[in-house]
Amino acid sequence: MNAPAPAGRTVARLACPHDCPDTCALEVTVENGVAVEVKGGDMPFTHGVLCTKVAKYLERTYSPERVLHPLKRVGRKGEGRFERISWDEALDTIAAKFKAIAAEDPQQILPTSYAGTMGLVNYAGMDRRFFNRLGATQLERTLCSSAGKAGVKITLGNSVGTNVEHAVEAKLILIWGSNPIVSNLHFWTRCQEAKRRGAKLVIIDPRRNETAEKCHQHVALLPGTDGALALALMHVIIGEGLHDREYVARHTVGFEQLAGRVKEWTPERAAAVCGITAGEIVALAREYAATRPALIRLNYGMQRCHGGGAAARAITCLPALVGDWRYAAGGAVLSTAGFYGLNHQALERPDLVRGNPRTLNQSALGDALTAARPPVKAIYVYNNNPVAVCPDSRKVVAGFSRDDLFCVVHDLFLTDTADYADIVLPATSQLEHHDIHQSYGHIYVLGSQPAIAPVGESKPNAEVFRLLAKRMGFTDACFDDADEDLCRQALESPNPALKGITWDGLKANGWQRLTLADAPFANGGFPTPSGKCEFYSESAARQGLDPLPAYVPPYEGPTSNPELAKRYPLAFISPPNRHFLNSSFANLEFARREAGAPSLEMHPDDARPRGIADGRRVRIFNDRGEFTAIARFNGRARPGVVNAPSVWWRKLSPDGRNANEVTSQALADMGGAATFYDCLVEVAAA
Ligand SMILES: Nc1nc2c(c(=O)[nH]1)N[C@H]1C(S)=C(S)[C@@H](COP(=O)(O)OP(=O)(O)OC[C@H]3O[C@@H](n4cnc5c(=O)[nH]c(N)nc54)[C@H](O)[C@@H]3O)O[C@H]1N2
Ligand SMILES: Nc1nc2c(c(=O)[nH]1)N[C@H]1C(S)=C(S)[C@@H](COP(=O)(O)OP(=O)(O)OC[C@H]3O[C@@H](n4cnc5c(=O)[nH]c(N)nc54)[C@H](O)[C@@H]3O)O[C@H]1N2
Ligand code: SF4
Ligand SMILES: [Mo]
Repeated sequence: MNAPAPAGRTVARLACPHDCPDTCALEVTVENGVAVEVKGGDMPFTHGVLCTKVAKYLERTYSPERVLHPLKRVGRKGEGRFERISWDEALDTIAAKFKAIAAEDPQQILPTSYAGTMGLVNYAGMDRRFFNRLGATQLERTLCSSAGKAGVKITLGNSVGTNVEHAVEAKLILIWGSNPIVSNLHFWTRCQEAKRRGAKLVIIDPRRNETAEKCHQHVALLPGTDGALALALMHVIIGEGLHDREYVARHTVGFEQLAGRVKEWTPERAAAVCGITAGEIVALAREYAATRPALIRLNYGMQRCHGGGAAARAITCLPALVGDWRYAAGGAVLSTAGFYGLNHQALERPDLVRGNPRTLNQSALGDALTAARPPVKAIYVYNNNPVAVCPDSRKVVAGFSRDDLFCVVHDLFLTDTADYADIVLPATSQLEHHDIHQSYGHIYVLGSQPAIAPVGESKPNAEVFRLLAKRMGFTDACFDDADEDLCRQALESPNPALKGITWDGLKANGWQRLTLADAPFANGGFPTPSGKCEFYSESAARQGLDPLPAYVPPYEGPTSNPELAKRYPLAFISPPNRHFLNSSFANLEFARREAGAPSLEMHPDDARPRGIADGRRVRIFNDRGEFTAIARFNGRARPGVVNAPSVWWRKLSPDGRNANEVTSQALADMGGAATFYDCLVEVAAA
């Protein structure tokens, strides 16, 4: 597939930088310094195919809306009026502010970043060094995955699991809290092949999402109840003696205690909690126990709720119970990131931290900006659009509106957040900088090379922090490292899976595969303290958690908060829109055209008594806030649950708001994680 480029053309090998488990290999063709084509690379997982968003990547790269030079605010905060300044003026202004604030207390400076790019150089490299050395507040990055990750870690020891390249051989695939057609496309192509070979596909999801339409069976449970379902499946499997006695005896800890725990979780009890039938649970348990190999593809949708950690923990007990880790295509996976063992210490240099700075949680950014003591006096935002993506927008907006908050936003676009900045800095796209990538959905390492010169005066994150370090007077040698030095340092690791993977190899080939066994836990060897799959966990007990899997109900539900449920009877979820990537792409014409307008999927049984007709504008509200959307009866909503595909930009929405008006800052049971899908609302015609 790599035909030599015609004369005058070059082809650069890149990695897709977006927060997506597929981390595709890209090939960018350049003519006379201009990128003319982006296509999928020859990495086996990508196989030359890209999603529709990134297939049109040149529309993003060369968008007329890109920020081309540094800006300073001339209007009120939030107004989005700016005037051009030089890089020198921008950096001098930031350094002077940071010096003055740091002289009082550097903890009054808060970096906030998430996964605008997942390349390690620009996601967690020079930036972390800079803020560590400064002694700034540490940010807990909890917007997405930390609950599920913590839950899986208790059972399996780390973010490890099945390599879904083997999924074609599975006979049963449970797609659990995941919408692969939208958010894990290259896994979906493998599911389709498995289906052609006779596999059964079952999806467990409150929403009849794009993927559910193509599966054999859809278990439409209520949001936040997955833990109860998993416990009841184990109740049936153990109660009917369907477990793999040999695997359990040799490679697990705490079977007897687990059996005791799940006894109380009868299918009837779980069915009442989950809003499904006991018959569905019993049939699924028997089918799962009887079918080898069976793959459970968890994704983050099932852990954005109070019990997200507990649910991931319980679900990942299932494969060991039935001995499914014996097979390459069996087992379960939420994230493969734990297989990499790259050298994050070298990249981030936690040893540089000055003093003992506090930690603030990104999932409660609204509170951090309005109530933290000492106050946050400066915020530096990069790789992140918090005004659009953080929960409880009213508080987030109130925080960013503070006139005494010095705000820097480094981005490619004038986002909802950039409108509140004092200084806006232009960021390069992936086509314009070096980076190195791991993945959370496969097991390849990718190197990404610049294909074109920076557009306008844009600079990569790492470069800005190098320049700021100089202005702050930080003389540590690590601030002189070039981007490719960081790429090399990332690979300096004793992890045997990285053997033979070098930066030069990545530059030449674009990608290299980790060395891993096909069925890495066929003979146990889990990265837990015991080396076994831990049904019963001493380390959980030591953290003050339940030593056994349990069900943790949603904060906002009819049993946990009946008074609230009376006023706000509908569960509200806001999963990713197919055409956006979180709030990225949501400003681009081509993606907005495909996505239509902000909508609320409702079941007619919920709409009718409220006098709501299909296509009608509705108000979605609770005590935190309200926004509007167009009601859609498209068959995707189950009774009692409404869905608002997200994340729209506030300022580009008809009412200047989005779904995060109503979501809450409450944290999940583990990992300090956000609970976007643990939210009750009422809906009325607008
Ligand atoms: N096109 C596109 N791709 C994306 C993204 C995007 O915005 N757009 N976002 C990227 C990012 S950052 C991430 S984290 C992933 C997210 O992708 P996923 O990890 O797949 O997670 P979500 O899309 O949040 O949710 C997936 C499914 O979970 C369902 N769900 C919601 N609540 C529950 C629940 O309580 N239980 C169960 N079982 N299911 C539930 C939703 O209805 C949805 O269909 O996708 C990445 N890929
Ligand atoms: N209601 C609701 N809210 C959600 C979710 C949901 O499902 N529902 N999903 C949550 C999830 S899973 C996640 S992961 C978060 C995602 O939240 P974010 O990680 O903030 O993701 P994006 O909204 O895509 O914003 C990333 C920003 O980084 C910018 N960017 C890209 N590359 C670079 C770069 O190299 N340098 C700099 N400086 N900037 C860059 C992009 O232009 C974009 O504006 O949102 C969460 N919010
Ligand atoms: S967003 Fe995901 S599927 Fe699309 S190109 Fe990037 S890694 Fe591949
Ligand atoms: Mo995410």
